[in-house]
Amino acid sequence: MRIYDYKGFPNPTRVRLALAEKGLHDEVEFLHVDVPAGEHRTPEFLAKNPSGAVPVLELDDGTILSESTAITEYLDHVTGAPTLTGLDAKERGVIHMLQRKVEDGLLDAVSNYFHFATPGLGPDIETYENAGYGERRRAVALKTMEWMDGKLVDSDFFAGDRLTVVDITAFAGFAFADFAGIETPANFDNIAAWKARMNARPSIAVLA
Ligand SMILES: N[C@@H](CCC(=O)N[C@@H](CS)C(=O)NCC(=O)O)C(=O)O
Repeated sequence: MRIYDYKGFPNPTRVRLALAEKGLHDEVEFLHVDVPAGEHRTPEFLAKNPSGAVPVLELDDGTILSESTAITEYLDHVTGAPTLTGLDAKERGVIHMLQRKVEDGLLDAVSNYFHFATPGLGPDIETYENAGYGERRRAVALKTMEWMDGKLVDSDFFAGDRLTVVDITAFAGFAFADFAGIETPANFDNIAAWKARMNARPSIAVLA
């Protein structure tokens, strides 16, 4: 399988971490898409993903998957344990719910702030600015961080005692927040301890 991405960008980071946690990282060929240069908006790339975004997974039979959650779901079912998306009905429902809240409230909120309220990837790429909406989404990101800190009072990871796709989305979200200049408030001790746990995981090495 092949993955079109841009190493270091937030959504590609999610898929690279999922691959590493599943032990699949070395089975993938990575193809660099020069997003800052607009390569993701060429007709060739838009034929693969009409959204004009990375990552994109291409299977050996030509099947194309975009959207980090869909790619992670696929990877999670290619091999067995450890599961990232849950095993039974309740666990899958809870993980899906938390993942979506973290995706919308943190990662996508930070992304909206970065693209709409800051110079983002530069004038050639950022063809739409809306500082008011961007600032509103920055506030949502901070509110979501507060909620996330509370989720970690009784558990090491967001959906319980082991890493799931929720933690992967959260890791990319916090990294993006740091990059975009949205600092995690210093009093969120549970998040600080969780970040230390995440950074100690062997899978993080694939991001270097
Ligand atoms: N919902 C998509 C979001 C993908 C996305 O926004 N990717 C960014 C890189 S992290 C991108 O390609 N941005 C291109 C642009 O902003 O023009 C996913 O989950 O994969």
